[in-house]
Amino acid sequence: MLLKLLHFYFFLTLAAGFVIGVIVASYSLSQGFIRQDDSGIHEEETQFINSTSNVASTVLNESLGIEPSTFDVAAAAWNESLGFGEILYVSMPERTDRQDAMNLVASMSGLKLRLINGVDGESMSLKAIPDNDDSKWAPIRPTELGCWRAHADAWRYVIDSNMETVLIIEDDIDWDKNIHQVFQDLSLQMQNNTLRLVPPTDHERTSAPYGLDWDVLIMGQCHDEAHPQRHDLVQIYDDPNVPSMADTEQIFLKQMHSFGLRANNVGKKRLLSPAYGPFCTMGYAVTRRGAQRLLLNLGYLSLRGPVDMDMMWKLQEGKLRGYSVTPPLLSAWRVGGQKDSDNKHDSKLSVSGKGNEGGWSRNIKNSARIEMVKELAMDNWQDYYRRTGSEKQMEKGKNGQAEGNGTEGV
Ligand SMILES: *[C@@H]1O[C@H](CO)[C@@H](O)[C@H](O)[C@H]1NC(C)=O
Ligand SMILES: *[C@@H]1O[C@H](CO)[C@@H](O)[C@H](O)[C@H]1NC(C)=O
Ligand SMILES: *[C@@H]1O[C@H](CO)[C@@H](O)[C@H](O)[C@H]1NC(C)=O
Ligand SMILES: *[C@@H]1O[C@H](CO)[C@@H](O)[C@H](O)[C@H]1NC(C)=O
Ligand SMILES: CC(=O)N[C@H]1CO[C@H](CO)[C@@H](O)[C@@H]1O
Repeated sequence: MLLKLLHFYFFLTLAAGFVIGVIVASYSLSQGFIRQDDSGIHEEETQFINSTSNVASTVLNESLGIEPSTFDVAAAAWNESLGFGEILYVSMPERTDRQDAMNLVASMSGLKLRLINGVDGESMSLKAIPDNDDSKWAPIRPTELGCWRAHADAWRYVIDSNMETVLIIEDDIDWDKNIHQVFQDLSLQMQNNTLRLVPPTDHERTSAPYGLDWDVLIMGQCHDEAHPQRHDLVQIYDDPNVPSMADTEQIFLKQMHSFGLRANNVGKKRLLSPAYGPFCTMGYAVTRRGAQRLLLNLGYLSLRGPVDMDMMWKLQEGKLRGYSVTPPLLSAWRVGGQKDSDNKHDSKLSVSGKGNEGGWSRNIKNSARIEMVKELAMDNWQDYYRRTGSEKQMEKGKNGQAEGNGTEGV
């Protein structure tokens, strides 16, 4: 509902400056909740970029008609592909349950996804398997090969398209219900990215919400670490939608600690840093150049292990350039059963585990999947009774207000 309104306003260009001001005002107000937790992380001063205050002054200038700014470009994060050219999701053709789920949660978040079919590694021709000239990994398993193939198909799609960036996600993930806000905040940081090697071109300044100086932008990792010698390479920024310390996995707390983030800033700040040690491919963006480098390094030249491991090795070897966002923005949705994995079969688990109603995700403040269930819930007959009740009360000349929190009109 709110999203539709935002879209509507977004296209009213005359009113845009004013409306953006309203969005920013409510965004600042929503910063009150953040929980503080001082255990574990040591105190050390680091330079912070205060995105909220920067946004506010930029917006003020816009409303006065002075100099167009990064804000215009960052506002693309409110579109159906989060400011990327498209969002692709990889799913095995038979996992219609996951495809239904992705369709549903994406629609509730104002996102549009394009399906890239997962591949059964067993069905691949031996001749189609990339060379493995390095003994970094035991023989690659068919499921790992199939997973690589699906991602390679996604890269190929990007290369064939005329899009500059694409977000690639897997079919078992969750995100924050305020995902557009989260990506807008990231975009504002990337528009003013202090980690860039070269200044942004005019084209990047005016039409690339996340810049184009990277091959991969890692946002759905399940493990990460900084370059051991380059803890200076970090940009730390305010994000009101960051998970609390309790909701953040230990591995990311450790990484934030290694960058010198103070304990009282965990649960308030997110980090942007050069990608060095990410595992998992649940969510990452690629540029066209990135898609080319991936298909070259993880295919044409060789494939030395599962797609995420070889991507990480290439980042560590400096053959791919990327950034990691910490804590990640896209996270695994889990139900605790066999449905959780298409790679590993654990016959000890029940098929459904706790089911989607008992499912969970880590590193997310407001799970879009949990919010979706709440948002679509209603009690139709109770609403009829409530209305009848209030009509009767009106007839009796009493205060006509219905009691409780009925779902009528939602
Ligand atoms: C960030 O900006 C807000 C709003 O202007 C301000 O209240 C807060 O003190 C600033 N924080 C830092 C770390 O500068
Ligand atoms: C807003 O405009 C003033 C006056 O032109 C300028 O000094 C200031 O840097 C601008 N602020 C931003 C964030 O663009
Ligand atoms: C979203 O914004 C990006 C960047 O401006 C653009 O490339 C993309 O086509 C837009 N997507 C939609 C669905 O409008
Ligand atoms: C951009 O980064 C520079 C250098 O860190 C900082 O001085 C400036 O305030 C930032 N501007 C915006 C709009 O974030
Ligand atoms: C006062 C009242 O009716 N509260 C209800 C609001 O809705 C929740 C969720 O359906 C109920 O648990 C409350 O009892």
